Amino acid sequence: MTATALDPFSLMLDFRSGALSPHTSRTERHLSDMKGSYYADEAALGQLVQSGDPLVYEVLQYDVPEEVGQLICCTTVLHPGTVGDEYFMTKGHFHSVRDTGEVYLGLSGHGYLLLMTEEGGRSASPMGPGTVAYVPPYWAHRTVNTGDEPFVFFAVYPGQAGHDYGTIEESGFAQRVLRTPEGPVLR
Ligand code: M6P
Ligand code: ZN
Repeated sequence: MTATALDPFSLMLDFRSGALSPHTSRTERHLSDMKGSYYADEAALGQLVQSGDPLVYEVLQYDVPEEVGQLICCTTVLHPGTVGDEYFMTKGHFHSVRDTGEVYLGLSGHGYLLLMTEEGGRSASPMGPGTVAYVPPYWAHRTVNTGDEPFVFFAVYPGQAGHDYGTIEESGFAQRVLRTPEGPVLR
């Protein structure tokens, strides 16, 4: 036995708000945390950061040891908004341990799950309440809120996975989701 033996536990998840109780960590990402190659319109980003630095998303998690055998559960509440014509999004990450997957479950609101591989693979799946999306090993993942209300989803991933943000912070993601009069468009 190599994984830490834990006692069984259960959590309460509010599908509407994403509240996870209890949770042991809460991470906030404001627009000022997303400087770099995240949003294309740097001028719009600068203005928004100056005028209030809005909260883009928060992650509520119940922490377990970050080791093989454990599963980490969390909810993400991604708020509605745009930077220029680009919808609010998560940073997006590869797993530091590349051969680990993840499962997302849409709870409320609407958005996209963007996926890409280091070999040039790309994918974009619409997500809403009830969507179960499988993120295979080796695929980086980012979510985008294309609606007018918070986009809330639940995620489960292996304890040892880890987050590699650097690759995407430097080189960006394969696709962007833009607001147009006709609705969201992938570029
Ligand atoms: C999901 C999971 C988390 C992740 C969160 C926000 O809930 O994939 O591991 O932290 O989304 O995404 P990011 O870490 O890319 O900002
Ligand atoms: Zn992940």
